[in-house]
Amino acid sequence: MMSAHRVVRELHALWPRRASGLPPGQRGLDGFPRFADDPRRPPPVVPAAAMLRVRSADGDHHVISHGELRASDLVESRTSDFHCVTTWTARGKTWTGVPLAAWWRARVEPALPGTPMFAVVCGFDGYQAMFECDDLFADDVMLVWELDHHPLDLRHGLPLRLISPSQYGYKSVKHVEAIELCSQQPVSHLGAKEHPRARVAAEERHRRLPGRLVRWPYRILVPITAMVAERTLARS
Ligand SMILES: Nc1nc2c(c(=O)[nH]1)N[C@H]1C(S)=C(S)[C@@H](COP(=O)(O)O)O[C@H]1N2
Ligand SMILES: [Mo]
Repeated sequence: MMSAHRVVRELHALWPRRASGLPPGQRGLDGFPRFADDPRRPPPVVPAAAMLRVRSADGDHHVISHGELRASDLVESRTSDFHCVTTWTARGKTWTGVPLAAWWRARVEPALPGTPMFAVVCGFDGYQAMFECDDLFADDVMLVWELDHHPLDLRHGLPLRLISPSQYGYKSVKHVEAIELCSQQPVSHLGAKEHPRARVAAEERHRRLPGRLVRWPYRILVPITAMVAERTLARS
């Protein structure tokens, strides 16, 4: 058992603090905690031979090996801030992988032609986020396997993760298993909590409620959510 004193210290360290230069409603957090909409959901058991599955709106499947992804001549590293909808921001994270749109045009589009409007990105843990394709294929979205020049671990999305810096963190799906294109807007796995676009600059935190209104209800849950998410990982 941890002493009450240590728990309080740990929670205190996870409290988002005012900082300059952040988007509306965001605060700074030291470090980069494991986080989730449901912090009790354990990380997935990822098969050793995991592949990336891509599905067209007509149901055509393609699988792409991670080896092939890594061998792409589009591989690069980029640094961005990570903005969770609950108002914490982790600054200056460097991600290594491929820019999704450029890679998709070169590798996937020839096999799956057409211009779908929507997509769902699925994780091995059952987590899903939905996208308008304009957002998913924006220039700053990457499919990554390294964070700060180390291979992704179970905490931050092994083996493959989406990073969409202009959208709230719930769109940056960890443990990516599949990208599925859809001709109609998919039903959200997260319900009203998921804004279809979730653009940080427009404070699109929630599908129905104004962003400003949910800042505080979300913020007070940050320390406990991060603490529980870390513990779930330690126990897995
Ligand atoms: N597969 C998966 N991806 C996920 C989540 C999740 O629970 N499972 N949580 C999302 C949420 S709400 C946030 S804020 C970020 C947290 O990323 P981190 O754990 O690397 O800090 O991952 C997002 N992607
Ligand atoms: Mo989040």
